[in-house]
Amino acid sequence: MGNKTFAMIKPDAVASGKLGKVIDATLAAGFNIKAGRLTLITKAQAQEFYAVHRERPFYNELVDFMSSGPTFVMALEQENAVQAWRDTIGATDPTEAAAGTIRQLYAENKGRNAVHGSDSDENAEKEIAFFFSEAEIIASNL
Ligand code: IDP
Ligand code: MG
Repeated sequence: MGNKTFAMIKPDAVASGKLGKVIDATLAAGFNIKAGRLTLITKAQAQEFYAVHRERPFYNELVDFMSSGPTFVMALEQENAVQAWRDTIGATDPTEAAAGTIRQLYAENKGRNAVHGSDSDENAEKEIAFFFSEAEIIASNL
């Protein structure tokens, strides 16, 4: 299992002042932040990042939402990082997310759901590279 994943604190959570709380929860869950940046994702970037969902009915809404305000993007490190982060954020729909997960605590709904997490080691690597150059990523502690 890989030791890196890609995470985003989405525009809903940033706009409602949850950035600090989500970063606290990230550190409390044992992740090392290896890179991080506040960025305004363009519509074109959102379309490309979520291209795998382009046939889904929520695609346009997702692209508009993700380009609606600042997002905090991060490369996170922990053993088995992809699964560990998915466990920390909870299910896509906050009404189905386990108690104490970031989405259960801070998400508004299934679309505006506070955070992103990669779904595989392969996608984690691609998603980190989508937002960060090698030089921006702090060397591994593991
Ligand atoms: P994930 O973020 O938990 O991996 P995905 O199924 O990969 O969930 O969907 C990507 C993102 O698309 C979700 O995080 C959410 O913001 C949005 N999304 C997923 N399903 C719906 C939906 O049914 N309605 C609106 N937005 C959705
Ligand atoms: Mg996904």
